[in-house]
Amino acid sequence: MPPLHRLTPALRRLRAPNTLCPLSRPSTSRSFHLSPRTLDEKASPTTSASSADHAPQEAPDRAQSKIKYTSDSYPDLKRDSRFKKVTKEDVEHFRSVLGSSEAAILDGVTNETGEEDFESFNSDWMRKYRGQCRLVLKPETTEQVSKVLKYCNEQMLAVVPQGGNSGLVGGSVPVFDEIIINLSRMNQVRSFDDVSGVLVAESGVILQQADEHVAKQSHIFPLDLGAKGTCQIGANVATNAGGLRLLRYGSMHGNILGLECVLPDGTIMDDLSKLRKNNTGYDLKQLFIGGEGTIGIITAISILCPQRSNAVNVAYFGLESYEKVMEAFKEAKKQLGEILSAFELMDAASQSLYHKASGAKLPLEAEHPFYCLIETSGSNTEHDSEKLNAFLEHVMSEEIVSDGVMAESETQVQSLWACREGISEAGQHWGGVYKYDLSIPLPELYELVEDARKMFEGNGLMSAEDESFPVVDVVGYGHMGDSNLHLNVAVRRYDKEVEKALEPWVYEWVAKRQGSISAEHGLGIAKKAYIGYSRSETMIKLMKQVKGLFDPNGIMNPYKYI
Ligand code: FAD
Ligand code: 2HG
Ligand code: ZN
Repeated sequence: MPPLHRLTPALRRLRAPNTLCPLSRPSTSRSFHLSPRTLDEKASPTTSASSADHAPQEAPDRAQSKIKYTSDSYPDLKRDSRFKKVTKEDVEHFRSVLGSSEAAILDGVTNETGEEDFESFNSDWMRKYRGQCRLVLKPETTEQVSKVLKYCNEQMLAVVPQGGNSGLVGGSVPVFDEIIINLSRMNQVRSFDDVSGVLVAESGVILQQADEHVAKQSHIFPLDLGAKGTCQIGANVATNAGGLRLLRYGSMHGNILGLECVLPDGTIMDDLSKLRKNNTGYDLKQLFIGGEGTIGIITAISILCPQRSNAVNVAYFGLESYEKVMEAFKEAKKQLGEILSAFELMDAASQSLYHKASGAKLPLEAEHPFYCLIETSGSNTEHDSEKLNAFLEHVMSEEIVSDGVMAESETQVQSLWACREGISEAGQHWGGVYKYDLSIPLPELYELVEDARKMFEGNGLMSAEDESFPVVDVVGYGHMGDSNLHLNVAVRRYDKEVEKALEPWVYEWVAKRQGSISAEHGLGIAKKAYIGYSRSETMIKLMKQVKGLFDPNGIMNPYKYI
């Protein structure tokens, strides 16, 4: 990789107009595919854009270690006896609906199909949750989804909708023997209108492919996240995924114009509107956004895609304190205004962890307590450069940032983004990771990381070197622009003592500050018991009534959410 453009010397040049090298990135995609099966590979796709300056630290051989069944990790959770166990007759019925090909049905009920064939469907990306499903159904049409769900509802067969299985709260895998309804074969783009920017596509379209599709006509999918090569757009809606562009383009609740969903009784709710405005009654689609597959299956979405910016710049800064990060954010909003498209925070520990796990060289030579990544996206290169120059000059001359680099090529853009996007995967390099995804008012956001680190320093559970300690390190990073912190506790193994130290401590800490215990990853099974820290009893009661209304038999994604 060519050396990154150093900000300090460049700044001198930046004082003259047009010396900043803006990037032209009309249809860029930082593309990578992830799957649980790649976890044990040392050079993950996440980090491939970076230049390695040393071999990554040895990862434990996790391929050998079996993931614990969720039913063993949660012994208090009992299989709901109202649910029927799948029979030979049920499988025959599903074959009559979906056909008999292996692409449509993975059958371990009437076939000898081994447990290992179900492993990637039964276990989650973090290798933390593992179900015991013996039947995976992969419908290809909305009508098939409807027939399957209607039958399951009548027969009291519990189901789990599944997309790319990149979810981080255990929502996408069964707890017991629930049938998996995997949406990957519903992967057609139905239409794209380059005047309105409205994309209508089926749920199983991979996020990256959706983005590439609209990029061909100079538009951008309004969501971007590290798992874009794996996750599916229907599931993105079902989790109300936030990601890296929310600061600029807003949430799914605003961008989704319509949904096609199948209710548990097989009813097709066709609300695939392309209208931006429609004030005719309750906006029912909103319930499916972030519903995590508990009230129905989303089969298609209609989403508003903005014009793609042709001038994109990415800068990476080192800063000496969290206060300086907040100042930089304030200045970025003030001076970059409408061209600011991302403001991401990384602490020193997160960058060091990423460096150790991936072997990638970090952009700045010296270590800084904090880093932030800023992206601008605009339509006028000259105008953007002018704004960015003024901003860079200000933050450097006022000593708000200590050092920084700016990407001058697409490779460098990817390399800088990898330092941020690669943290999530690096967190579990040593064996496992406890992940917390929190909304916290900005002034207090980083205090949680400091307090968590202090706690582990005091309770004798953490050591960077000594393998007998469960915790390797505590790191903080996240979407600063959305007040969304990701607290990751990297561990050598999942450990009850560590769990007891963290929960409910983290949730109490957040509740005291009126934050949210789940900013963007959802509740799944991981956060179900803790919803009360962020929602009142009245709200939870209403949610349960909604669930009961749509899914009176409770067959949709049971044991999770509320
Ligand atoms: P799955 O994991 O398969 O399913 C997620 C949930 O949705 C489950 O409850 C499932 O039952 C339900 N579901 C799936 N499909 C449907 C459907 N068609 N209808 C109804 N319910 C359905 N998340 C963020 O919000 N922001 C990030 O920045 C982010 N970055 C990530 C980075 C990495 C490296 C990884 C591994 C994950 C990241 N995630 C992030 C989490 C995850 O990618 C998102 O939650 C994503 O939306 C899940 O998509 P999926 O296709 O993998 O869904
Ligand atoms: C991100 O922003 C994702 O990188 C994942 O939301 C965060 O792994 C995590 O904790
Ligand atoms: Zn995130």
